Amino acid sequence: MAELTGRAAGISKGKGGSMHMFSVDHKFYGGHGIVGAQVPLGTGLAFAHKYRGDGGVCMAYFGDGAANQGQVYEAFNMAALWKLPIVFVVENNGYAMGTAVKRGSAETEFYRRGTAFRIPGMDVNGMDVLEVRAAAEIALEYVRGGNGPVLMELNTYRYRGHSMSDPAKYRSREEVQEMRDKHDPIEAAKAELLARGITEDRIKDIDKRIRSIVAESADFAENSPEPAMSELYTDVLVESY
Ligand SMILES: Cc1ncc(C[n+]2csc(CCOP(=O)(O)OP(=O)(O)O)c2C)c(N)n1
Ligand SMILES: [Mg+2]
Repeated sequence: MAELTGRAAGISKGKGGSMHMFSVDHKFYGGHGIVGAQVPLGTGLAFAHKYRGDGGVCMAYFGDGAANQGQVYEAFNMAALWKLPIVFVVENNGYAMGTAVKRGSAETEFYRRGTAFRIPGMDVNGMDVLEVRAAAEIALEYVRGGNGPVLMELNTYRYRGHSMSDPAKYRSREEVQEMRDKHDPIEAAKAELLARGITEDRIKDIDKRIRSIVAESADFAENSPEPAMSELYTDVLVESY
């Protein structure tokens, strides 16, 4: 929250924001303004894991729009060739900003897109938390076994616009409402918990606790100072020669 609101207490000292949030300590390497750039960068991180033999796996997330960038396929090729420990995760929410998948993509089943590189694909319901968890376990076991990358497609949806300047005129209200009513992952998780004998009261309690964590984080962020002017040029460029 502090990073999102540009505060000195943020994980990138308030200078990354949502777009360039980055923290070596948290092993979180972006947010990138260049759509799809995180895929080759993630492949490089996976190369480092393999080179160092530290047992790490890189998770590289990108959208259905980003999946049409050429650099993604260069990264797929090298990751498969060198059997790098990486899970490529396409979050297919149906739209690249405002462009529907079928208007911009020749192959709309993104899990198939690793086929040319012999990367196995997984077609996953991204609105089902347990299905995502189970799929991730399978993918991680495969990757940790030294078999090279996996490509996972998480089929999902975003209720809001791509950004604050997106009025979302490219889809109907009914479409959004239908997703909320019939496919909401949090409502489905709640139903799952109830079915497993967790009481309504306990769920309300969890909900309350989460709301208070979020509210406290937002308060902390809003009440934290912005970076000092003297920090304007620090941590912006690293010269390593
Ligand atoms: C190389 C590049 N081209 C275009 C843009 C502008 N742009 C920002 S987001 C976006 C669409 C990305 O679509 P998707 O990956 O599906 O993300 P979503 O809109 O679902 O968040 C585009 C074209 C950009 N940031 N970088
Ligand atoms: Mg998208």
